[in-house]
Amino acid sequence: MKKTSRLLLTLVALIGFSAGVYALDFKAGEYYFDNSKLHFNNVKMVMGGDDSVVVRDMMPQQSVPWLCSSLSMDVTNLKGFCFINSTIDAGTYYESLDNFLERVAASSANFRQTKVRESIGREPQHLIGWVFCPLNDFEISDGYWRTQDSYNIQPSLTVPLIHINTQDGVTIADKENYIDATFWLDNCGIEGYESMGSEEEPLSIEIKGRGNYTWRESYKKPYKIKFAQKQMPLGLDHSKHFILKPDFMDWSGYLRNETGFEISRQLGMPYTTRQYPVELVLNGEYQGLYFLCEKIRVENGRVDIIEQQDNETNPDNVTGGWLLELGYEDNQVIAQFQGNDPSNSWFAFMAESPEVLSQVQRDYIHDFIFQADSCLFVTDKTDTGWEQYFDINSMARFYVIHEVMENVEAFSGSLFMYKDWGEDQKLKFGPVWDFDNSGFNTTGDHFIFQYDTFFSFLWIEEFLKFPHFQQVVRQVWREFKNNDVLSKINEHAAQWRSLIIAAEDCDKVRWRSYASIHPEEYVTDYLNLIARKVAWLDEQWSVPVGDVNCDGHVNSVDVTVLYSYLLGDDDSSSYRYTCDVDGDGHISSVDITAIYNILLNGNPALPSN
Ligand SMILES: [Ca+2]
Ligand SMILES: [Ca+2]
Repeated sequence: MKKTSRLLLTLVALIGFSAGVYALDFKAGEYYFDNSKLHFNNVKMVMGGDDSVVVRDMMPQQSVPWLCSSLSMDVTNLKGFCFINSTIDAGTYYESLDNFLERVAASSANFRQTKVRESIGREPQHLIGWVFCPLNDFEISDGYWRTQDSYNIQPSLTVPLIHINTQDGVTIADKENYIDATFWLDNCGIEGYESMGSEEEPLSIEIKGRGNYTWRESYKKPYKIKFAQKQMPLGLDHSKHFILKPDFMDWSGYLRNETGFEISRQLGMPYTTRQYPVELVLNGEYQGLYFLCEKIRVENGRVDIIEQQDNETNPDNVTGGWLLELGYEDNQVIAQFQGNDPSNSWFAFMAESPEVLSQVQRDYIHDFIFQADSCLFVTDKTDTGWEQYFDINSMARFYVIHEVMENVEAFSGSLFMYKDWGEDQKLKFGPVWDFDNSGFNTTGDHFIFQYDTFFSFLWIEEFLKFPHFQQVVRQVWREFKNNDVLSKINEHAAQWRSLIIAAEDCDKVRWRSYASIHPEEYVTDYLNLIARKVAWLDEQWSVPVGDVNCDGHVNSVDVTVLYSYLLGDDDSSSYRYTCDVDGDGHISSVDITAIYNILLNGNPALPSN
């Protein structure tokens, strides 16, 4: 380092950035700028406070296409930093960062700026040794950061390895347009999984981006892939359509989504997305741990309902099948309204299937949702009109899954619903999909809609005002308890962790900026949180022994319900968890005697089932 620049830095360090107090520091050390996407001619690193700005030259490195620089002293109390393409001299400038950038932009013909993620500047950060990697070739682009090691990281080869090469190596730039690519899957010798294609003979696919928040905010991107023919990669469901999920927001050792899926399976939801961990190499570059996942679609083996034609105009054919999503996008919006809280944002219902809607289709589903909604908001909560529209059993199961998972986003977005063909077919909730926002800042002793979050909750508070809904929720809860779903979740989590742990280590090197926020103890914390939540829910939802129908009381109605069950008149599967009143493992006439005993004596000696 030249003497003059060291002097400048010393000066800066002494003067500091006195006007504001910020917690963004550059520690003395090496820094790198990955110039491979932007091709700046003159890279300057710019670090600024309220009234002074330090500019450093970034020097080309010989072996790799990056430029690097080193700081000999800490530069602290920064308001922000960025990289610019400019011939301006290195040094210190006594003005605000904004002024400086504006001035240089106005006077410099080739000025381009790459902002690094603003969130770096918002939270306390003590940066050292980072490689800053602007990703997009825009005038002003976002950036992210890596470590030098991450450029040489190799896959763990402990999970199947997927190679995808886009045609001509083009970047997957958006969520709208599929681009052509090739695909091969190496099973890495793992038993039970078949390789697909090879480097010499890859399969043709199309690939594009997907997701809302994760597409926008993450550099580890989610992708949608489409095979030319139906495939069963890794034994997943036979289809052309799959998703590669990065799950970058899952700070709990990638347990959130898989645990939610597992509860859904344990509670017997008709279809739960299956996924398998893989490592991804995209255009020759290791992208870390991904999850190859079935896409939620109307299809045999997925949402298995009658498929409705696009642009159908015959009113007899538009009662189903509908696959709807409550989401944040504005394409294909079929109904939109505010929840019961006027401060809520608007809820938008979108049609996933069919994809192209005629006016007849649009009118039908719009009216259906609005009528369902108005039936829900009746004053008399013993009214059963709403049950003509909503399938109470699927709703209760869906709700219990998300309540256990502490998923505060459950009734806000990424919420799937479907309706089969036929006037008598009701709206069903599911399949479950996104648990990224579960278990955040929670203590496990509230219902999800009681947490103070920025999410709004569609319908769920209103559902719970209906005693019948409460009753079905308690039945589902008996099932959860009797099948010991909590133990099964923990077992499944342990298996899942051991499956991914080596690949996750590689992923942490590749994605330093994300890995730093999910240390191993978060896994334990997360599982403990679920255990606490289950214990708390049990206090809310458990029913007395003998309360066969789960309405909170033991009375003659329970005798009638049990009697019907024994006669086979009532096949409501949930009752079987409360019908065994004496807890001997069988449902028989002895249980009727047991209820009578409770009614007569309040028999306290009966074992709890
Ligand atoms: Ca009862
Ligand atoms: Ca019994």
